Amino acid sequence: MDELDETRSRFLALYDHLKHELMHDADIEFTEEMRLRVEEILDYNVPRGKLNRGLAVIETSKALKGDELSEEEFYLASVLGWCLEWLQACLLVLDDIMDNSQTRRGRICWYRRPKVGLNAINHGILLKTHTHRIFRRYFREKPYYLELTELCDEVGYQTSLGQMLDLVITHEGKNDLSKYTMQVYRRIVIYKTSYYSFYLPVACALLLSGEELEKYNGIKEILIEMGVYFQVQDDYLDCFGDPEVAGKIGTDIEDYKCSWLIIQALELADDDKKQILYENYGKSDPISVKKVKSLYQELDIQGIFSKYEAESYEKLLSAIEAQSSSVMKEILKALLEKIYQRKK
Ligand code: GPP
Ligand code: MG
Ligand code: MG
Ligand code: MG
Repeated sequence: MDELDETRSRFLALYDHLKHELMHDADIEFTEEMRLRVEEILDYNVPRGKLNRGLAVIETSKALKGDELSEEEFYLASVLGWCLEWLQACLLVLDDIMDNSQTRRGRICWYRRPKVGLNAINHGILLKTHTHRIFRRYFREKPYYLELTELCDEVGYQTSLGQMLDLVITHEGKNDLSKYTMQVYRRIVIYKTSYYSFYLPVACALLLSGEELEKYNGIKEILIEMGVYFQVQDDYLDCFGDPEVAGKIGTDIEDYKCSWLIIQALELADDDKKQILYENYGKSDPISVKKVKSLYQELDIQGIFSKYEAESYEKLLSAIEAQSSSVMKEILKALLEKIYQRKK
């Protein structure tokens, strides 16, 4: 087993323990039925992802220490890592309702399961409140408790605003697709994806290691750009990825999303092609979706993406190389390598 696999299995081993603690919380008068329901919600939605965010907290903590973590340090980094996975579960459960998605992580979306439906909204809230409870149990006495909770509140707020922008611009695009520009796109994805997916895990590890976040503003910018690159990949995979590998069926064309692909297509299309996009984008019938995809192919959006991917990688790498701290270089490079040319 290589080191990362070992970290992953040690991390995974903690999940059952955290779940058990939540289900046997002495402050709550649980019935057996409540317990089973909570367990079902957690098992379906929390532990089955790539665990990138959770593992990033551990890997970053390790790099900051420059040595193996003690049992206690590994434990706390893992607890914090799981809080981010709980948050991710909350966001995905809710996002899938809003995006009318079909599948997630290779299975039917939670809200589409029998007897779930819009109860999933409450389950999203439950997952979020669990993160607060885990925080309180493990970190209340720590000197960084206040900063940690404020950081998570701030990032939660930013993510929610990003999702708001994502949804509101979709509404505007329905009247006028020309509203979809790179400038608008960047604002949406920095808020909806970058902060929680890239800045948050690293910032959590910094606080856990007793560092001050203000000292690390330079790396925040790089992490945010990494998040933009990550969301462009997500948009690409939505249309051109293999649903078997990605674990989800794309919905961006049907949903009228301000996706990176439509922005590129609108920039390249002549008037006739633009007309085809205006007529077919945002329609849920398969023929319209097919027309949009064929047009993307005609415009070689796949080629443009490959170029973007290579350029982003190089740009990020040179920004990382310009960092003075070798530890930070190592942390950022590891994050970048994990997502470069990803298929899921
Ligand atoms: C990714 O967008 C962004 C999120 C999952 C954040 C959701 C925020 C909320 C406040 C609910 P996406 O819809 O492209 O992701 P996916 O392709 O995984 O559905
Ligand atoms: Mg979405
Ligand atoms: Mg979605
Ligand atoms: Mg997507």
